[in-house]
Amino acid sequence: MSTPAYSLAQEAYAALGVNTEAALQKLQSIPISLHCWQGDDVAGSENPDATLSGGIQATGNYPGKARTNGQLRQDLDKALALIPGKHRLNLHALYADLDGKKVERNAYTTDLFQVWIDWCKERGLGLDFNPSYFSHPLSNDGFTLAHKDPGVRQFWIEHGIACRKIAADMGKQTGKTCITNFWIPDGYKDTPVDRKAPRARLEASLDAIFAEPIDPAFNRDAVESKLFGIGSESYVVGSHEFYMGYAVKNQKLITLDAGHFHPTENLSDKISSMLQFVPELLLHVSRGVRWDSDHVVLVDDATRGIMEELVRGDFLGRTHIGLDFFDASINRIAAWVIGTRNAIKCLLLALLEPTSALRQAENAGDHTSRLALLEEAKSLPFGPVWDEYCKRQNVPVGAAWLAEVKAYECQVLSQR
Ligand code: RNT
Ligand code: ZN
Repeated sequence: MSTPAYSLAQEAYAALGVNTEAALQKLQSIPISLHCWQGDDVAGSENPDATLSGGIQATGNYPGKARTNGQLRQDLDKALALIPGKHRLNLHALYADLDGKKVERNAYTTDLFQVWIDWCKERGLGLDFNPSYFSHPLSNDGFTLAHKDPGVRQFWIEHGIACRKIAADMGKQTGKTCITNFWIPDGYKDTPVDRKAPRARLEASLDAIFAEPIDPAFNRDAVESKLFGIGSESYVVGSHEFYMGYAVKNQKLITLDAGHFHPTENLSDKISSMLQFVPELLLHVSRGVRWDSDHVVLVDDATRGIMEELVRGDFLGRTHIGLDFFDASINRIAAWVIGTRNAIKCLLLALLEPTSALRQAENAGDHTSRLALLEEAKSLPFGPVWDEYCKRQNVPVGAAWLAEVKAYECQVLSQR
């Protein structure tokens, strides 16, 4: 039985030509890829005490973080139980189940990820993958695939090749295509003299990694650019222009991270341009705040704009939505739940937009009506539709999830 509030909302939307049932139907078909690294501050299982490098940083020391993959999976289960819909897991190679073995990253094989694969299969979750080009002695000077030393480059090329093979197995075993994202930290703190050579080396390294064709039903590769990192403020080898060129030339997926551009730029204006020239997109839905690119996702204009663009442009079928934030200053499970629920809320808001009325106004050159309707749409009764979705998906409605996270903190996290 739907709530009376939902029925009223349904009528209000219907008056503007919006079918809330169709929106909810569509919403449940769109998976969000949950990033494993929110659960342990990007520490990973290889050497959880190593300092995070690569110009990314998780600040804060909220108690109870996952210290083993087992704990991380337990925490992920908790978070997933509080998020409506069927989603995916986004795993970094840094989270191999090494069980005390010493295996170099260029020698990683699927068996090191079998527990994760089985965990996803049991839950019907798709699995995405990321080679890890940071927090490693061979990346300490800030360079990996663009390194001057051919031996260091070769090590990281082999890591990339190993990861693509593992990713293909993940896709095969789960029966859902794995999206593998390549992000490297390479760059300089201070102004370089030679901006060209590292980029030429990066292109050659990527070509070597991607040389072997893989069935796109199992794995697809994406490349992620960045504007700057901590310690690479003056020059990032894999800039936006670099990867845009690379992805277009090689028909790879481009990864757009919402925190990786100039602060006045928005992903929403990049999606239709990129999809004109690359087959598919991977999004890292995130939130930049000053120097940081990884704050917990909000229901804000930037995130709403991204989802609106995906719906309006009919781009959902060519876009893989992932999350990328890490906050160590609040309960980490709450961070997952807040950020993911917010991304889904923004999607629902976009699906509930009276797009055809807006499009009609725009096409008629009636920009007055376009602005008026866009603003009026902001006070439509979205809340009851969202609550109805949570109820139907058997997850807590409203802020009720918070009590569950607090109880989990008491019973589980505080014992760690
Ligand atoms: C870093 C990139 C990258 C990472 C993860 C851990 O700036 O956004 O996606 O956050 O791979
Ligand atoms: Zn990212």
